[in-house]
Amino acid sequence: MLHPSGLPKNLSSLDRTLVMGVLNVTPDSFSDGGRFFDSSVAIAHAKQMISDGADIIDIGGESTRPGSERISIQEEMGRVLPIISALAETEAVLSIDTMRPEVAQAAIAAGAGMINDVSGGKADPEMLSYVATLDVPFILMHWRGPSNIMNSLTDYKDVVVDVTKEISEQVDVAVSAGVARDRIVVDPGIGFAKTVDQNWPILKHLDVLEDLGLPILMGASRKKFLGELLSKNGEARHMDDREAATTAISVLMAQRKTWCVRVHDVRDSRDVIEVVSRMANTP
Ligand code: PMM
Repeated sequence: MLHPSGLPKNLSSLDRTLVMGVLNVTPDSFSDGGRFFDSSVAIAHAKQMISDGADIIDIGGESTRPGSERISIQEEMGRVLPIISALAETEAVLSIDTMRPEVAQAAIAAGAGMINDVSGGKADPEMLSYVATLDVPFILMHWRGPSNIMNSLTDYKDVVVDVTKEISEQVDVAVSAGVARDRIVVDPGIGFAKTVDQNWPILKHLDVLEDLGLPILMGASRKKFLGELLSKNGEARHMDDREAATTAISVLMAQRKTWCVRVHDVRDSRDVIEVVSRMANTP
């Protein structure tokens, strides 16, 4: 199992796909916006995800849903820091989902142990030089531009080849900025600057991204491409009713030993990962 360095031993010794539970502390996130905006509700939900088997909790204060506008740094910090401080003593690793080095820095000081930048260091180049000073894993996602314009950035010659090439180039940029290559996790960014149809070849031909030799995080949970797949009479399946489809993706990822799946419903994904793992270890 390929793990990034900088993970605590209890996770880096595991031989199965990890589960990252999503905690969006936003009024308007893509799939759970508004539900965990209140700090005490968010903390309780994180604890529930940990008891359901989450290895990592990904805490985000800024929505990345298509079309969303940016919030101020102060607002973002005010949303995430109390949650990180309250959870700092739990056994799960806390990941900060941010594109801002200032927020990342404050989150690390408050107890986060991983940085998840959906822009892979592109939104603010200072992020990479900051990450270079740390020894925690860095999730570098494929990103072509901010959420308010990303749906117009979907021109690819070959989506699998182009996404992998763009990720590989950004990994080189990160390494040039001083980030240790073995701390980087790559993520194809399902739904980010991708049409609904473009997500499928990325999943099908994941071996191309795997060839970079870096751990992979997959964030497909409840996303639009699953809703569209399950649509009826021209209407996409509701966000809250995409769990079986999400769990199917977790099975597929667990079978190829993808490093981690980022999901909203931790229990179902963790359960199927246990099954796949037991099967893999059965002679
Ligand atoms: N997706 C969302 C937010 N953060 N981070 C990573 N690394 N990968 C993702 O696919 C990803 C992410 C948007 O989905 P949400 O609104 O359901 O959190």
